[in-house]
This record gives sequence, C-alpha cells and structure tokens, in this order.
Amino acid sequence: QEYTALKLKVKEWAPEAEAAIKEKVPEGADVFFVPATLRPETMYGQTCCFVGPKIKYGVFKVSEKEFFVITDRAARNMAYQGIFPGNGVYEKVAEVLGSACVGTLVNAPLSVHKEGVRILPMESVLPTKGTGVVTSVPSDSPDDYATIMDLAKKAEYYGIKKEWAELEIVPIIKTPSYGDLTAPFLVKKLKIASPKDTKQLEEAKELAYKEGFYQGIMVYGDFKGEKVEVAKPKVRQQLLDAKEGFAYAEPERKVVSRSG
Ligand code: ZZB
Repeated sequence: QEYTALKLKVKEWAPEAEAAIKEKVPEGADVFFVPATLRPETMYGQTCCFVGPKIKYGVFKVSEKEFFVITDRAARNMAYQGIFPGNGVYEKVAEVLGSACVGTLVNAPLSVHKEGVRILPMESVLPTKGTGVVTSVPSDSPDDYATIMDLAKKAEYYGIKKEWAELEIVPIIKTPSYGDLTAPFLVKKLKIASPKDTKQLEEAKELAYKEGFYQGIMVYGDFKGEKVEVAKPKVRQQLLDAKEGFAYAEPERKVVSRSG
C-alpha cells in the first residue's frame, strides 16, 4: 500500500499537548502531524485532521529542526524507508494522547483553508493503519463528512469549538453521478445518520473511490479540468517536490487491499 504522507505543521498547540512536549522538543523546531493518504488530489479540500482520542502518539525526531507526531508502529516502518537519519533507528522524544492534541492548529499543505485547520477526534481511526493520523476531506470522503457533521452537532460533548468542525467545504472534484460534493451526496443518498453507520459508510467509500478515480474531473487547483486519474500523480509529485509530503509504504497486511 503506497501512501502519500503529508506534513501538517503545528502553528499553535492545544494546552495539554503543549505541556506534554514542552522542553522535549528544542525551541524553534517544527513539529508536524503526518497523515497518510491514498488521495493526494483531494488535499485542497482539507478542513481538519483527525487523531484517535484514545491512541497514544509519539513525537519522533527527524532532525534537530523536524519532529513527527505519528504512532510508534508508523515510526518503526518509516525507519526502514529512509525517512529518519539512521536505518532502523527512530528516536522518540515525547508521548501524547490523541485527546490532548484536540484543538491544535496546523497548516495543511494545499488546503483552501490557509489560516490552518484543527486537530479533531475521530473514534474510528485505526492505530494499526497508516500513521494513525488522518487528514479530513469531507467533500470526498464519506467517513470524514459523517464525522464532522457529528462533531459539529455534539461540539460540547466532544469538548471542541463548533466552528472548528464547520470550515467551508469547497468542491474539488466533480463526477457525472454524484455532482461536485461526492461525500455529502452519498451520505444523504445512503441515509447515513452518524459515523456509527459503518456498513453504509463502507459502501459509500467504495462508490466514492470508484466514481472519483474513473469519472472524476478536477474543479479546483493547478490541474482544474483534468481527469482525476491524470491529476492524481501530478498533485502528488508537487507535494513531494515541495517537501510537504513523502512516500510512505505500508508493509503487507493480511487483508486484501486495493491499489492506491
Ligand atoms: C484523505 C482522503 C480523502 C482519504 C478522500 C479518502 C478519501 P482505505 O480506503 O481503507 O484503504 N485513513 C488512513 N489511515 C487511517 C487510519 N489509521 N484509520 C482510519 N482511516 C485511515 O484507507 C485509506 C484512507 O483511509 C486514507 O485516504 C485516509 O483517508 C484513511 F476523499 O485520506 B484518505 C472515498 C475515500 N476518499
């Protein structure tokens, strides 16, 4: 599974996370949340970034100036992919729970939201997949759309500011069947009421992947008007060239997975 890992630089820490990492990261160093995505062409539409509230994350040293927030498992994998300075070596300088990070403001590369996006909680984040950090694109990911709707509805319960979950959802890709906001369309069509409707969400995800990849046309960004199939590797390459992203491969898993 070949992912694009994206570097979301922390602009302002949530207080609890700040307390956990303070004095463990040198002053002036940059810390990045690093989600893994299969859909680099949708990065314009990022409106927040999810962590599992109960997941334990490490803060790993890439250099004196750069630190990554990811799971231990992802750090171990990255250590064999030339992402850290020494082969097989990864230095953890701090640990922080996902819930402590909620509210942190990060810069999301390519996102229309230049002011930054917030770290928000998502119960369904798997600690065993990708980096355990998931960037949210509610225009094109049904899971993300269902989750932000729920977060906005129950903001107080989740201990977040409602407006953190209400950033504008801008059309990125249009398809003949679902219009220019695929995820909201499918969530409505399949009558998905909450992130707990996992069976329908799985179906919506499959439909969104297929239609988006084979029929999608970009309606935003440098490759506006081009087919998704064609634009996808180009957007990815831009992120790699700008050092805002890097390739991250997931070791073989037992389940059969689709190719990215
Ligand atoms: C941004 C994005 C935009 C994604 C989209 C999807 C879609 P899959 O599809 O199951 O093989 N993801 C990554 N890591 C995790 C994790 N640890 N827990 C839960 N979800 C995770 O998985 C790949 C996608 O699942 C990734 O690509 C990521 O969300 C999420 F418009 O990144 B994606 C129709 C899907 N659209």
